[in-house]
Amino acid sequence: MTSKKVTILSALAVTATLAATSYQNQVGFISKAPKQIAVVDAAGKDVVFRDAEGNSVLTVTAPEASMWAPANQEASLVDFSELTTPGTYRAFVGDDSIGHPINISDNALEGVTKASLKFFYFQRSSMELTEEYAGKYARAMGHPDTAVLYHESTGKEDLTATFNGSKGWYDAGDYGKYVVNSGITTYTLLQLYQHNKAYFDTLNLNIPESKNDVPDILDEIRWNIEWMLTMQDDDGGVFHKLTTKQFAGMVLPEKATSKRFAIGKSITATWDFVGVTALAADIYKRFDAEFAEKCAKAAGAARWWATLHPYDYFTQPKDVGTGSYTDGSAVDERMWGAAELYRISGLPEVLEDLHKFKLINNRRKLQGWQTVYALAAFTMATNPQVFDQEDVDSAKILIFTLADSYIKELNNGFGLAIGNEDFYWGSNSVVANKGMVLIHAYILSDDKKYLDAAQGILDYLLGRNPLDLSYLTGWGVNQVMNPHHRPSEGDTVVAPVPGMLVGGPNSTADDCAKKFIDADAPAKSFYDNSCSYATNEVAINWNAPFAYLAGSLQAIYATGKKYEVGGEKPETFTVDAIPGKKPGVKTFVAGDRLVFKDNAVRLERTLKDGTKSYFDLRGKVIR
Ligand code: 9MR
Repeated sequence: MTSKKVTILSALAVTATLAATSYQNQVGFISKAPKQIAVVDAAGKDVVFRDAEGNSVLTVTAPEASMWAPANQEASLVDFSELTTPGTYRAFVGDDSIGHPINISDNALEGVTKASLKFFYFQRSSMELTEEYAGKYARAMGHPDTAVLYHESTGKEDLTATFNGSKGWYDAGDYGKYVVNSGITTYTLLQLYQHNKAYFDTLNLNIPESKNDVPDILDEIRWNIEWMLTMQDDDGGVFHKLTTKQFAGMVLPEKATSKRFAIGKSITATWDFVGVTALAADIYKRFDAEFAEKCAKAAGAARWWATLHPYDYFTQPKDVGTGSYTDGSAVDERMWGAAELYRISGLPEVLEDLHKFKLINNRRKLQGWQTVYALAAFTMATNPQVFDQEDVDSAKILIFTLADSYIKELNNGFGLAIGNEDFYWGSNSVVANKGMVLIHAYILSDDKKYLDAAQGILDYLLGRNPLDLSYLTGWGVNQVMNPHHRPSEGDTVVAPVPGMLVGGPNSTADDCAKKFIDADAPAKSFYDNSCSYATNEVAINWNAPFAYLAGSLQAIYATGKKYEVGGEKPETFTVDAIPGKKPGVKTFVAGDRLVFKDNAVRLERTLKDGTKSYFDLRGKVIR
């Protein structure tokens, strides 16, 4: 990437000269969807919408202005949903044109849906990106990962041995591949497909597999699942991550050639792996039964390892500086993994894994890489044919508790279900994930207020924000130009790789964006500069909920249908509860007790089949 202008500064300069200022989705509005812009200094004035020929087609009097705290800004929310005829319009106050062109079309979000999914192709490790699919972002293959070393933290004895850990997506602006973050990302994309099959069965992403009979979105996701499968050790446990010891410089993939290692083996990565591979088994069965079986088997083996190593949390080794994705609780990962595995296996012991915990009040949390209760809830609430009433109800309570709390935030001049509390690292994914919760609330209730609130969040990400910025690279009038993204930094193309959602404003950023932190306006705490990984990096777990949000809105309006909850039970897979033993053998824990053994206090775990295993007090299995 060569030098680029810093868009924020120019955006602010322009807005300062206008009488009234309008903040809007800069990409487009679906004809039948709600349409709103936030206008400053216009209360009581007429906002006139004119078509491309200058004819006035609608006049809306701007309502009283009200404050949106994260912007520390009063604005009037102007609703022009009445305008449904496709075309390009502009809004005027008096003679002044405000804001940007307003594009209305039936498939206004198809472009950003495709672009945000194509991002995953651009993130592929172990593959050359050719001009046919990557255009001017074509690049040589990076990181074949065919001979990955084991870091000593994996517990492997032979540290000269290697394994094939190829394929997968680079996590973010760096070249690491992390199972935990792949977990939520892959689930989110699989659910995007699952909830909108009719739309995505034919959506062409122009990727190398586009000509086969499998929907492109599933081909893309499979690239990462195949890598995840390589991260499973022979004992069923899953390595935490595959990275170099330290981050590479800001160079293209092929120039980042330091040795790569499997690092750690963790309970969180392993349960996340169970969740993804179990869901994948169900979804890919239609296209490739053998692959589906492989996924189901892998899920069963991973779950077995997880039941034996409940306390094997990841700790970052001293000689490693790449992303840690550490997490001190695996209750949520276990609930989610168990929900998925039970759904495809019907195994009673897996239901026991799930029922050990409940989705009680303090577990009703927005999903993120570290907190995945909501993923369990999404799956349980949308599968009443699999889960009992109590599970379904607890899942719905989680979803509606969150969704209703977002709806309560809506009453502000920007009309956004976004509050001060959302502006931490990856805030754009925080709000996109709120959109995913809202879409679930809509699917489950048919109440359009949830879908409309999700639309507002999408508009925010595409420009209805106080920086007048589209946070999706390549899209919008004022778009982010300098993301923290090694391939975009390392190449010679001015514009960054398109379709990437940057992290967004972060009121606790502790990097070069620090000087832009506005304590009174967290939504402005952002720096469009590649030095700011805390506000302007990209990441697979940020693009995925954006794709879910944009893709669901587009699919719902395009097909006129939303996902129908219930229906047939998924076909079950034969999953070995204990790998190597007959399925159906009762395996779950009959009891735990402390014993004194080998001169130390040990936890003795007895399984229902009488098998005993011993752990030290840090939870490490002894034998
Ligand atoms: O998304 C992660 C964020 O929640 C954490 O606060 C942050 C610091 O630990 O790390 C973020 O994840 C980064 C990961 O560690 C390495 N790849 C880039 C990710 C996005 O910044």
